[in-house]
Amino acid sequence: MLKRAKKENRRRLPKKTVLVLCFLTLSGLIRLNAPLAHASASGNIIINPSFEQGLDPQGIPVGWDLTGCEGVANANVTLDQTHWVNDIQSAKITTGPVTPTYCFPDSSGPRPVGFVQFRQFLTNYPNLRFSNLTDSPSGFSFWFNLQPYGAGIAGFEVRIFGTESTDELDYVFDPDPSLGTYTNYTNPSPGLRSLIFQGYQPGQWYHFSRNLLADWTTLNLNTSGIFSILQFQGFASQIGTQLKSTIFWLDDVRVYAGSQPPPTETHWTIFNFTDTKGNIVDSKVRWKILDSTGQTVTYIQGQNSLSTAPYWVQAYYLEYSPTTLITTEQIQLDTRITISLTMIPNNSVIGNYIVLNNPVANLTVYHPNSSTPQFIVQGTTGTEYAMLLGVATQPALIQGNGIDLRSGIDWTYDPTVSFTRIQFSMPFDTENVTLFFNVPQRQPLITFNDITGTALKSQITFQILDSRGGIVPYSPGKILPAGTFFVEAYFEGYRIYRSPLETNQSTPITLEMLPLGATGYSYLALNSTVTALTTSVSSSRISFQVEGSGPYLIVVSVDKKPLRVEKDGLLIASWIYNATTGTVSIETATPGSFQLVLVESASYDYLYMGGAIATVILAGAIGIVLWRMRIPKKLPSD
Ligand SMILES: [Ca+2]
Repeated sequence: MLKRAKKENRRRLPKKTVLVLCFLTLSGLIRLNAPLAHASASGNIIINPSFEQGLDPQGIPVGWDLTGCEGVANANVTLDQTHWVNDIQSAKITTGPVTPTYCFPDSSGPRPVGFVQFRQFLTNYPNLRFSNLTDSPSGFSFWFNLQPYGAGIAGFEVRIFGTESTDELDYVFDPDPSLGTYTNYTNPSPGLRSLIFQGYQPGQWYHFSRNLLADWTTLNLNTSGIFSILQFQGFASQIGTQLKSTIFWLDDVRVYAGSQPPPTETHWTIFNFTDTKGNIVDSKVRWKILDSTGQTVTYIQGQNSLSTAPYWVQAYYLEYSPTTLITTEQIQLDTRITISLTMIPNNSVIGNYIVLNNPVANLTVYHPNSSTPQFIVQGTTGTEYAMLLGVATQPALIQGNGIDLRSGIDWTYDPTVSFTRIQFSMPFDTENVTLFFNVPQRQPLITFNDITGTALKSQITFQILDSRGGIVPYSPGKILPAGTFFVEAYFEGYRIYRSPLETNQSTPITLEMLPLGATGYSYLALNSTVTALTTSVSSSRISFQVEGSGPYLIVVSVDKKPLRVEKDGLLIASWIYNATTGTVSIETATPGSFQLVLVESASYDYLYMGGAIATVILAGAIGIVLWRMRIPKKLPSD
């Protein structure tokens, strides 16, 4: 019972109640066939109780009536073949948002609560009294299923009318606090009663069954009154910006009259499963029948033992396991049915099928027997897919379109049935599912330091090459195919580093580069390891001593072309000046002391004219930069 709204109604409308009923009854008379004045009320007195008889010209299920004048002007009813309890469809009533509308023309203004009225006027039995109802726990029953519209379900109720507000019983389901305070309302005056039922979950079919005659009698309502209207209501509330409203499905509505007990009905089902080629695959499929609460029903196909209720069949591939569940579908009763499964014949997998939970347009398998089989699935964009694969061992990794899928979340492995279940949402129209049975090698994050430990950034370039010299695009974390890879680093276009790629590399690679000056871009770079390297730089010359095994390519940043280059005090010719990059490259088979003379100085005459130079004189040295001892690293051959 909606106290606030109903109290409002009662405050505002006491004199209108009779008028209301006249209005409602009149509209019912217009819509319905002429009453069967002499029909004896027995059996289920509800017309079109299972909503299988189509729509009337107003678009309302035959025999029923709908109005949203109480604040839900957009309310509507449709027949829904995706939700049903019996036969093929149900009625879906959408309450919709709250609107400032009223059933009575002199009412106006905003309102916080509205409700749709989906009802049947019992005019086929104009003399039906409550005392004529069948005295049985299943004397009144229906199936319903609730879904929120907006931020939540506002509430649902069914109202049994003798005369509104004077002989009325309401069964109320999960009224939201936004509707006001609800209480069981069992003995007020005048005769208005309500019983509240709690704990209904959205999306689940519930069977509500009551001895309506007993309730009516126990609650001291007038059993000699005429049973005039059966009305289902979905509520909507608008508190501030928060809308709560109710979608409800109804099916199999029964009100029994007469002395005969309601019949006990039973049903059966028989089904086959087929693969994508239409072959019957019952021998590969295990199944369970579930009821509307998700409980397994013990059942042998063909037995006429199922009560009137919705049932679902769960199909599993080969074995029962959450990993091998293919699909859960509601089954039509009392007919033979074929359930098409997305089971794609494939000789390369265990059980000879690749199984998905939803249809796909195409599926291609690559390298089925390698350690990294690939499955290219073409399907419907946005659809959530699960793919079941028989596997000999647990995959080390599964990727979807090159992105790691999360073990235990996106994919599971059940060792007892040797199946893996891979779930993915089709991002475009293709998903490339790749299984890795060995831990794959990934590209490491590659960074470089000079020999002083300072990070090198844009001073150098580098690339990854495969064993045939092909460039592998650098993408840290990306899985590498099988094979050997090399990393090469370049300074001003000269290759100064080449070494096999170490996929577990976690520290910077040290390049044989030593800063010259403080600009950060002038370097002395060598392509092979040295045991010691000292430099001396002045405005007129760059001197350095290389110790190691050689041979070396030496690259030196210079401001201008040297006048000459000396090694161990002697002029050498094996050097090249590159004006574009501002470098001198020197090729030398052996280490030694080098001097790049940039500007002629007085000492030149002495040094060379004297002709007795044994060592490089580091007079005027700015500083000895570094001394380092390392195990020489040999370059691999190309
Ligand atoms: Ca139905």
